[in-house]
Amino acid sequence: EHKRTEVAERKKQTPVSELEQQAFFNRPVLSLAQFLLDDAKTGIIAEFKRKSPSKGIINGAADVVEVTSAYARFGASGLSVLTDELFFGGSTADLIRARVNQVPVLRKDFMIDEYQIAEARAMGADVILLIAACLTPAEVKRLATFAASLQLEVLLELHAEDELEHICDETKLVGINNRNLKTFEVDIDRSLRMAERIPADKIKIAESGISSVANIRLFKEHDFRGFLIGENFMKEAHPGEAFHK
Ligand code: IGP
Repeated sequence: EHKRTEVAERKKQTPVSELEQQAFFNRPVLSLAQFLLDDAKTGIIAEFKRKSPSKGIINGAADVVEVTSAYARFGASGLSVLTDELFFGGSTADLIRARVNQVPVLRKDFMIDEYQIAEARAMGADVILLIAACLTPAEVKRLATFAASLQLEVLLELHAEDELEHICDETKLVGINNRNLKTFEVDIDRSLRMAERIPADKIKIAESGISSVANIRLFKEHDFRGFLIGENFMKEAHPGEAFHK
């Protein structure tokens, strides 16, 4: 709900017509789908996250350019940058600074309104996140269609089996969050079972609580192409180096 107020305020300050004038609004986007399907790449979407509701401060002082360029240099297939300030300590400025890398950038935020998608485009993001738990299937369809009209890709995040109906033609990237957003509990077996019910033409991404190569191998065996990892890197003083290991 606080998102609604936040978005309404920014909309007043900067109308869409102004976003469309920004230099990055029309830049060609990079395809996360393409990067994930490239077998020569790692499939890892490395996240820049300063803090979280489940862990508190993870790495308050990290430098976004230093960290994301190390992620990119060591082979990340994508970058995920939190722009939510209240819960995750992220910002638009962080995303803007991460776009120096030639790797697709996901705007990680709670998206509920077309305006935020136009903002994502203006920031220079390549992909947006839609969280099924926050949206109806009709809203997902509407927002994903709007994103496609701006050439942005969409990652649809699911957590529960009853959210499978949120999948639509416009969402070719489907993520399963291993972490329950309310209880913060991580259950990888649940995700693996749920994955069997996702249509084969979707690109499956495992999200959260991934902390070992064994985890990644297990997800690969179940046909996942992408692995979204934040805390495991961000909890280190040098997250980029942690990625390399
Ligand atoms: C990363 P982890 O456990 O590796 O730090 O998780 C990412 O999946 C997590 O930050 C996340 C998230 C979200 C954050 C998944 N879905 C939705 C904010 C909003």
